[in-house]
Formats: sequence, C-alpha cells, structure tokens
Amino acid sequence: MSLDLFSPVTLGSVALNNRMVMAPLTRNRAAEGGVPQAMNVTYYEQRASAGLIITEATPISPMAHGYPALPGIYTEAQIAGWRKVTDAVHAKGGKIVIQLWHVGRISHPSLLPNAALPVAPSAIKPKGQAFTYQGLVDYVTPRALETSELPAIVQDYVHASHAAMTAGFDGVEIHAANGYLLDQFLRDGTNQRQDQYGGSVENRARLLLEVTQAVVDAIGADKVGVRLSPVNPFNDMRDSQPQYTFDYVTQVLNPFGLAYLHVVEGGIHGGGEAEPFDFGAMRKLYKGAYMANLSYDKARANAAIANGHADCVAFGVPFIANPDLVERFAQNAPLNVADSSTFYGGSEHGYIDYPTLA
Ligand code: 8OZ
Repeated sequence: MSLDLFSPVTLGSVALNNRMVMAPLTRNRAAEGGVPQAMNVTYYEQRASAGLIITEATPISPMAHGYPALPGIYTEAQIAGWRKVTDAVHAKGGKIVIQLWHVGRISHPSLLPNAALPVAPSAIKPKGQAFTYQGLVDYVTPRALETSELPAIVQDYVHASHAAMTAGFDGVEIHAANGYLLDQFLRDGTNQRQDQYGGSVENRARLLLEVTQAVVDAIGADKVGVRLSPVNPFNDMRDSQPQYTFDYVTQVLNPFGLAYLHVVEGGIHGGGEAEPFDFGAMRKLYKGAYMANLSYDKARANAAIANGHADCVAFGVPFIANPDLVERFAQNAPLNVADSSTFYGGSEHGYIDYPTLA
C-alpha cells in the first residue's frame, strides 16, 4: 500500500493522525485586545479531525498587526484565550501549531501603537490598500528598520514562542511567506538595504535565519515549521531571481532539522500571475518533511504524497466550508461551497455554522 492523505505521519515532535493539514487562514474574529473568544474555540474545535491545524496568522507584538480583529500571542489575556483553543482541539485528539506573524509594511498607522508608521526592510510603499477599521485606505510608505532594531524583533518571536508553549500549542510556524516582514527581507523587490541584511541572498536570508535559530533555541527544532511562498506576488511582491533565492533559503534551513517546511506553490489571494518556478527542484533540496499548499484537491494531494513530493498537504478554503473535511474525503462525500463574503471578519455566520455530514 502506498502512502496517502490518511496515513499517519510525525513532523518533528508532532504526531499526526493523517496528512490533511488545515492551512493558516486569516478570519478577523478575535475579541478586543486580540484575545481569542468563544466562537474561535468552537471554530478550531470543529476542525480538530485535521491531522494538524495551523492557526490563523497571529501577530507577535503590537507593531506586528496589520488588519482588524486579529488575535495576538504576546499578552497574558491572549495566552489564556488560546489555551481554551488548544485544550478543545487536544480533547478531540487533534494537534495545533500557531503561525507567528509580523506584517512589516502591510499595515497602516491606524492599526499601530501611537499611529506609528509600519516598519519594513526598506521605505518602499506597497501598491494597494490596507484593511483598516475605517475601511480600505491606501498603504503608506513604511519606515526602514535600523539595523540596531532587528534584535528586538527577533526577541519578539522568542517571546511569542514561549507564550505559545504556555498556551499549550504543539509548536509554532514562522510565517515567512505572502509578502509580510520576513518575506519582505527575503525578496529583493522589497529589500534594498545596504547593511548585512540586504543585497546578497545570504544577507536577505539573515533575518529569517536569526529568527529561526532563536525560536529553535527557545522551544526546540522539533516544534518549529517555516512557511515560504517563492513566487506569490500578493502584497506587491517580486524577486529578480526567485529560484536562486528560494533554493538557497531551502538549503540553509536544512541544518536546523525543523518539524517541517511549508511551501505555497504559486500565487494566492488574487495577487496576480506567479512567475514560473520549479517546486519539484526546490523540494528535492530539502532534507526534512515538506508540506505542500496551493489549491490541492484530494486526488492531487494523494498523488503528491504517493510520489514523494509532499509528506502532507495543507487545505485552506475547503476547511473553511467543511469542518469535517477529513471525513468527507474519506467517504468521497460532496463538499460544502465556501462563501467568500464571510472570510474576513463578521459574526458566527460563515464561521462556525457550516454543516457536517448528517
Ligand atoms: C489574506 C488576508 C489577510 C491576511 C497571508 C495572513 O496571506 C495572510 C492573509 C491573507 O498569509
């Protein structure tokens, strides 16, 4: 029998009942203060049959915020809120890691302490508009971080990782994808720094590697994953040599012995056409467990696992609309269709009221 989505697998120290991962999904439904609330507990608990849940992207500090109603992972109240989530998922036999997030330039002063400017590797304004509490507003030109400010950001990741352990998570995923802070350092369209964090790919990867090392030192490599998106143009991102850049990043992540590498294998969120990229070649460079993501269906996911491309596959939209996606795939049952008008913010409707099989 070849491996498929229903074969158990262990990623670092995290033992999964199956290889169906719930992808990180921004839903904008946290309570005041970035505190997870009752409907968030229900939402994750309903999806606990996934082999692994990756939480929605979660800011590691007040300056890491970039959208309304995000949960955080840096205050006592946030930790207590998340503890209810992890307890509920564990009681159902599931596993859950939290995605650690700093948005960098994808923010707006109205979302930041003292109306601060968003921070970024370089002072380059993204095209497009920020989601704020006042609606869509043009992005502003961010402030370029001083070299001397970077150690404090690394420490924010460490603080958030300890908070995640206190909150009962099985691990953390470092969000280095989709045009947020760490990805802004990796790709040369957003990184025009002159210091040791810009220029060569070795320099552009430095912040991600320092964050990864610090988080690994804090909680152990077997509880840490990293997410990359080499060619996702969302958030006005580009790199002049994506294959070269991300083949390098993949290879320098090998020595950490991480729980997994999670890769968005193309463009998502309607950010435009993704450049060509050989994900098979990148995957072959990686020595550890590989999590694939990008509009996979059951057949393509099973094929990717059977042929050794992926160890597990993350599904996003299907898990929004189908809390029992694992059971539906097992039975070849029809899937509920997701309502995109309720993806970002709102009530319990479109969040915890999708039906399970009878
Ligand atoms: C969609 C809307 C807001 C945030 C990502 C965290 O792309 C996100 C995100 C996606 O990683």
